[in-house]
Amino acid sequence: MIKVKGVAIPNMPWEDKPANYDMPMWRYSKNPVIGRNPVENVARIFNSAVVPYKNGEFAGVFRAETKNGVPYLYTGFSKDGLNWNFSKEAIKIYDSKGKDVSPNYAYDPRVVPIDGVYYVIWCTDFCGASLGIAKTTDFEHFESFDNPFLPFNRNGVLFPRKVNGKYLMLSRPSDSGHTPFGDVFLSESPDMYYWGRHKHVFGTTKDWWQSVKTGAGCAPIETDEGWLLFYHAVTGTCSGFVYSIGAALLDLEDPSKVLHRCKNFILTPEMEYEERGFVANVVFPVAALTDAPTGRIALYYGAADTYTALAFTTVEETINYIKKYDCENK
Ligand code: BMA
Repeated sequence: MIKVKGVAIPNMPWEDKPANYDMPMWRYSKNPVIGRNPVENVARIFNSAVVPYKNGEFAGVFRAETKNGVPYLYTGFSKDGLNWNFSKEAIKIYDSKGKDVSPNYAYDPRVVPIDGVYYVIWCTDFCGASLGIAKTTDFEHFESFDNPFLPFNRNGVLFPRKVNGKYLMLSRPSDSGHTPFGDVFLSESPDMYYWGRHKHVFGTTKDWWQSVKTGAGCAPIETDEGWLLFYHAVTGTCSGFVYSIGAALLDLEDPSKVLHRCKNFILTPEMEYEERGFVANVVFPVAALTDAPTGRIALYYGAADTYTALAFTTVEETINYIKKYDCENK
């Protein structure tokens, strides 16, 4: 059995794989987990991050699209990872001197715990779409690390520990609009402020579902075979982009090296809540809870830029699948 390095989360959401299902990832039968108008003045919550928190409970940072159409980050707490109590207001972010540097808009947050501190990375306004990073220990006070990258950039995802003494982040340089291109890059930092030594990790392939752009999804999961990364990938159609979920295995010591990468999608829009909504045909992975002893994964994804949904897999199922359907273009 493939070993996972991480924490036990025995109470995380879980359902067994339906009988005779031929894909490695299956949806929660009661999806979506978060429906429309979930809290006052918020029309939609999607593309949102969930982590284990104190006393066996869960905390999250949510992309909350307010009723003037602008996305902000809200917090939420839950006993079961399914039913959430959301904050009533967007979170405020301060710099290290206490100045309010709350963003004009904020979306697609990832939350990664490293050594007891929760780091939030999101897409922020820095003369256009770029990355913001802040830290918190209580999900009430958030302190910013300024602007880690030059514009334009999105889909910043931290590794859950330092590798060779450095913090590592995946990101996807972009344009200021809806970006018709995109590869995943790796950057390192000694302190979360200064990022450099950039390396290319992977880009698009000739497989049509991942032929337009790609971007990191959930924080990489450490296994004894490598870092398991769920990512999103996009194809272009007559009616616009279609976002699917893929997976890759990256080298433990040098995660810019791709060991295996799926040729097939792991999950693609098929359900009404994925195919119909504010933006049709989007499944967008953002957070994965992994129970290290069993290798079970509960993956939170945005559906149609409208809902938050859940899907399940195991480390073993996904890694075996991507080895079986390994990408020719690695
Ligand atoms: C991307 C991001 C995501 C969004 C997706 C589909 O560019 O903005 O937040 O889910 O487009 O609209």
